[in-house]
Amino acid sequence: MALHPLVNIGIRAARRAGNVIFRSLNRLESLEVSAKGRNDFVTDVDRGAEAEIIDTIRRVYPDHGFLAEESGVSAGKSDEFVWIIDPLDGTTNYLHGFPQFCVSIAVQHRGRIEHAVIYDPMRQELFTASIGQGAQVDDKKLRVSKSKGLEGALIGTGFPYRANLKWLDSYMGMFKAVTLATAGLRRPGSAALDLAWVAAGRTDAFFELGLSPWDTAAGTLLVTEAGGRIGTLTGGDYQLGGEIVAGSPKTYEALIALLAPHVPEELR
Ligand code: 2AM
Ligand code: CA
Repeated sequence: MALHPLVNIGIRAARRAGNVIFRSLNRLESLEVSAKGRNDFVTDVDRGAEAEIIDTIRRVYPDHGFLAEESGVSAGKSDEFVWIIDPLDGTTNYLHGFPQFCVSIAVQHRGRIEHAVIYDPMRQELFTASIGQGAQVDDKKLRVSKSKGLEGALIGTGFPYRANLKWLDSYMGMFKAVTLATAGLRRPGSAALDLAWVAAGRTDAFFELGLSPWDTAAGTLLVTEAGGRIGTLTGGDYQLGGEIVAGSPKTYEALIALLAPHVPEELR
């Protein structure tokens, strides 16, 4: 089936950003090893990739709004369409040359996420979805895994960092419970790609605390269009950002029940 025009523009934007990111990897090696130099460099790559994305979209849709990690909110003439953009999800990985990061672009229409594009420039994998139309990676239809619970399940996660370190002790309880009940945890380091991989059935479920809207906007649509479920840590309706659990339906439910005793009071 033909892709929606908004998805085609999203793909063009994501590939351009992917090129900026991939080309700049060569420069990463020649950088001074001073932490500041490296961080500034990554900021430059983030900004450059984001500018490519926004320029590409604005040229075609001058009235649309944006919510982007680097430049924040820019309202369009009409607020009907908002593009939610993470130009480089997995910045810490990128900085180290650890090859797990992506470009994430979602289209929100009247408050609902309707289209998603996630591009992995290292593997050159392109994940896309439109609401009610299913999800695919390149030309292949995506389905979440058939896992029926926790036994033997592979679970993706992200560890708390910075502001979220206040939840580290609660998280350690979750870590232990999941480690004891499943085939194991993986912490790849790019929440957007982690969600795409749930949609692809490469992990059976995923959870993380304290994310931002641009980390999860595109990935959530991929998961639901691939037949999976998305919710908060307590199984409530997911609002963009914050705490998220995603997975194949049965493993999602089992994971919520397993995590319940460890959810911090303020997140209940
Ligand atoms: P980012 O690379 O776009 O910042 C990893 O747990 C996930 O959390 C990534 O999606 C990452 O997105 C996000 N994140 C945000 N701030 C972070 C930080 N200071 N350290 C590590 N990951 C961060
Ligand atoms: Ca991010």
